[in-house]
Amino acid sequence: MKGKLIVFEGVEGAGKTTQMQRLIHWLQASWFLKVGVVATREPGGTELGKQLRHLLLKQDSGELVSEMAELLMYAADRAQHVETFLKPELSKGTIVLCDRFTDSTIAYQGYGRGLKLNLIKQLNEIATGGLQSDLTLWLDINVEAGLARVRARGGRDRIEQADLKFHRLVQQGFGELAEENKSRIVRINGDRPEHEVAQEIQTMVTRRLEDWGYSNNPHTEH
Ligand code: Z5A
Repeated sequence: MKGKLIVFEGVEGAGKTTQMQRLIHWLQASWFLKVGVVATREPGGTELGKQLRHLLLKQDSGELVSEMAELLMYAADRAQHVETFLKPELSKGTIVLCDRFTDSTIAYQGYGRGLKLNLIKQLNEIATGGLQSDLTLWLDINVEAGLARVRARGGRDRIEQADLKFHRLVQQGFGELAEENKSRIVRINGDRPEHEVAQEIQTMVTRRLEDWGYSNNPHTEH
């Protein structure tokens, strides 16, 4: 596949959406890329995905969604996203920035909910057909700080102890994944002012783009 897949991961409020937008603007303004740069997300990167996202994240459902049903809905969202969006874009050579991908399922459904990691890895493999990120930026932030940001934005008015326990397990999941996948997952300290986080991401992405053969010279191939 010719393009590159750069994924943003982290707990709620880590700053993924904010930093992804900053990175896309910076790439468009500072690099003479001859390929497209697009932003997408999971769940919700396709029309089917938007419907699944609504079903997954709505809070007023009368019926409790089982953990296995939830896992399979994230897998369905991913299978559709990979097949109809990610693969076609990557084969055109596009640089794709994606808000969450396979590591979120391991962290949330595996570490958070306690579903079997082997099963989740198998499902990730089926849903992606083996597609992995070329680089994952894990925005590491203290769980309470992330949830406080979400609360300040008006997303929640109360944080239950059970929520905190769940998010700490998710955070542990991201930490262990980063430890096991040192070349793919890069830890970025997200607990700093936005512009400082953006600067570190730009340095990291510059290094990777150069390693991948992209050049910032308008007369070269990419
Ligand atoms: N999920 C799953 O369980 N399994 C899966 O396989 C997948 C996902 C793929 C997606 O919801 C949910 O799906 C998520 C995991 C689950 N649920 N949870 N929990 P989402 O996409 O809507 O939620 P999110 O990814 O957690 O988004 P978020 O809460 O918006 O977080 P964020 O994108 O990382 O943060 P942000 O929107 O950029 O920033 C949050 C606020 O903080 C905002 O007001 C910013 O202005 C502010 N902010 C950002 N950066 C800073 C800094 N540096 N300093 C201060 N304030 C900042």
